Amino acid sequence: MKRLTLLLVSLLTLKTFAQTPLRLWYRQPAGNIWTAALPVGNGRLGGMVFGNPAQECIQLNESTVWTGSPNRNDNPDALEALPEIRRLIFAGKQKEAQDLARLKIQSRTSNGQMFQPVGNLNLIFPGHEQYTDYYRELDIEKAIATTTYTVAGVHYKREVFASVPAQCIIVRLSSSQPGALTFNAYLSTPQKNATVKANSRDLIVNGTTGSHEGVEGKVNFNGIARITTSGGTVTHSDTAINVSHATTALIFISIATNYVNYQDLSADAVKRSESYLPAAKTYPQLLQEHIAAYQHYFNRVKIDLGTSEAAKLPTDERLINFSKVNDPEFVSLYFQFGRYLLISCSQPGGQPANLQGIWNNEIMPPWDSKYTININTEMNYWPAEKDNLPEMHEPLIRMVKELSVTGQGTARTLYGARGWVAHHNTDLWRITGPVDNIFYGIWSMGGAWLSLHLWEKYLYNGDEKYLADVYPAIRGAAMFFVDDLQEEPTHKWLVINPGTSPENAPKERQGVSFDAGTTMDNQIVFDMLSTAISAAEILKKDAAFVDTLKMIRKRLPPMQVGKYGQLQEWLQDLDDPEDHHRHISHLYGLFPSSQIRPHGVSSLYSAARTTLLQRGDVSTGWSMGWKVNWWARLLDGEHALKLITNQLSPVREHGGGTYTNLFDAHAPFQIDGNFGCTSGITEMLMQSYEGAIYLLPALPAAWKDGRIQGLRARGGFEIVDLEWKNSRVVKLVIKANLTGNCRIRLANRLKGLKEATGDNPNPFYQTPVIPAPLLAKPEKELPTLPYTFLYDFSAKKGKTYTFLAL
Ligand code: FUC
Repeated sequence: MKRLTLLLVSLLTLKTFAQTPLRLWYRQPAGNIWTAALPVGNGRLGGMVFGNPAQECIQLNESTVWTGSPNRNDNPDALEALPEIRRLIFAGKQKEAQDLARLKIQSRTSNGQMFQPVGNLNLIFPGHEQYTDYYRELDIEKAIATTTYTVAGVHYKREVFASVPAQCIIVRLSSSQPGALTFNAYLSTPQKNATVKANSRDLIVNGTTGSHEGVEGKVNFNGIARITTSGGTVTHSDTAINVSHATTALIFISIATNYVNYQDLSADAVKRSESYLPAAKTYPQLLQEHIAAYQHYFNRVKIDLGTSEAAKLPTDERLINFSKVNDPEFVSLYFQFGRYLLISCSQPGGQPANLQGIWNNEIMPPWDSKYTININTEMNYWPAEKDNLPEMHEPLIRMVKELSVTGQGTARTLYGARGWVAHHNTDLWRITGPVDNIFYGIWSMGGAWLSLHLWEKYLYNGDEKYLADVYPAIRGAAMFFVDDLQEEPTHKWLVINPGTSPENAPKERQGVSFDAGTTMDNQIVFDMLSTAISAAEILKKDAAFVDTLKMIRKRLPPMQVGKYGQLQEWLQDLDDPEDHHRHISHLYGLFPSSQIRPHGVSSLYSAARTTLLQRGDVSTGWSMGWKVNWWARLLDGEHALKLITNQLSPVREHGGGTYTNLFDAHAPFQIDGNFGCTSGITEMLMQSYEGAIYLLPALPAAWKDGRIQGLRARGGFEIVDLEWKNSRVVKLVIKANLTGNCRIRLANRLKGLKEATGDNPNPFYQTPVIPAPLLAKPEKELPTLPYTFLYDFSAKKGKTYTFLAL
């Protein structure tokens, strides 16, 4: 009986979520277009599957194949020059300061190393140039890329997946007619210092990565493609394996390096890669294990924003059509594709997702495919907690802990400060010095912004043991500010000097980014101090340190509203209303921070909106991804959807858009925009901050009926089910994983709940009070906010609560 009920329940659930299967599919192969190939990944290995019948290519990556070796990039002359640089900035001589810093502070060694490809597995099928019935797909419910077609009446099928349990990429080739499978296989590599060879069952690539910017390449890598067949004959040459007249073939691709951690390259790449080759498992077993491991994460969230006829077309056609038709299901697919990508490129124990996740085919990739931590890496992880993939956050959390060690050297050498600091980039070796052009590189907030992810995770899991584990990194990031903040001469505020508003400069000072007390710097310092204060208080530690941080926090500059009604980007009112720069760093305060919020300081909320309107919509991919989140926080679902529409358009000449394989275009490909937009879609449906879980805060009319299951909210809540009709919540199921007051905000009444009064006592919903803003002109009118109901109930750990509309 119990079983029957379970079956019925799952059938009902299936019915409600009956929608076109979650897959990217195409009627043509990728040809030689990398951004049309389909990505598979297990966090450590990445593969791009082209699906070309006659010349198949699977382009291969391994997450620790980077140029260089353990190194530090701190400029030893910095500390001596720092007082003069600071003096020049306070004296308004920003250009002179920047010129001096270029010589004295910017790294003279590594600007960050490059993430590089391993090579390609090439499979050549003679006679397959002409084919019919072509189809290829990436099934993101099972994480399998499949290609099928027919040649001379024989149906061919290729399945490719990257398995976490097997630690291999597994390829299965099959033909509908016994003995019809004939192909030639070889590995190729763009790596200079590498060799390829073949024996009777293995193709092998072995090499060492290159040196870069004076840092010797010492990552050894070894890749093996082991081929087994059913039927047929197998012969080999020095570098290739020939399979003739087989019926099926199985290829295990195993790649490993000597990388142990950022300071240790003592592993044996050959032994490691051999050890991953699965011994006695059958294909169905391997497949089943893979699907189970993947679905353990993926199946936690389901989404239904409605469907339409438009959903029946191939993915590339839907992308072209999206701005012209109603295709809400394309947004659901894109949202779930973001979750697919995060599971595939960021697994516990591995490396965090870099600028391209784990998929890169270039030996010198754009921006080295490293970690740009002035927005891009943080954005990669915005979906992790709320979209129910907290395990995928682990590689980033571990990287922050590692940076909190390497960054101590940089804090000491460059700033004479305690604690730790990281600038706007890092890499596999956890460098923390300023890199690239000094215009970009001087930004010293990278470590602090990343540290806020440590706290963010705690707000979702409430686990004090975890908090104690990450506390030293949090403490160190705040400690750096205790020593580094400088008294600004006019108002005596404590500010970062030198600082920048990432990658932007005032119109009057083009080419000169150097400044003191930029708005984003102030906001991050405020959040970092507040976080360290809260963490120390929860852990009952460091009382004197907490007092110091509280005193410092009182002396931070307030946010300011300038003469155009905008949120000021700099301490002076220098903003240009015509500036359409992709970075709108000062809106960090609106998202991901909660310093600017609908029910907070109204003048700042209005100013953030004005700034966003002035900066415009269309931009690079990640910038538009961020804008979706901002419009969601501004409770404007229509504008958020407009940005999604800009993002879900074929790649534009001047930036932004989406490639055939749904990779985000900066352009070129950068994965941050995928994750930023996934996060933004979530923020449109549910937000958990400023004292409440806000349901459907920015729902566009196009999604008036829908359902989402499995989102996580701060304070340990899981939104097990949220269903809406006609833009009204009709059903809400919440599970509490922690005991505490649960406060819900929504636009319609729910049955059986009591209206909330006063502040939410839940400790995970406290918002520190920010300094009162300074306004260039008195506030004209208050922003109009939608009318909402606010409910409270007392939630007990482990219990699930269901509410229906009144
Ligand atoms: C930042 C951005 C660029 C690019 C790069 C990887 O520097 O300003 O647009 O995304 O990171």
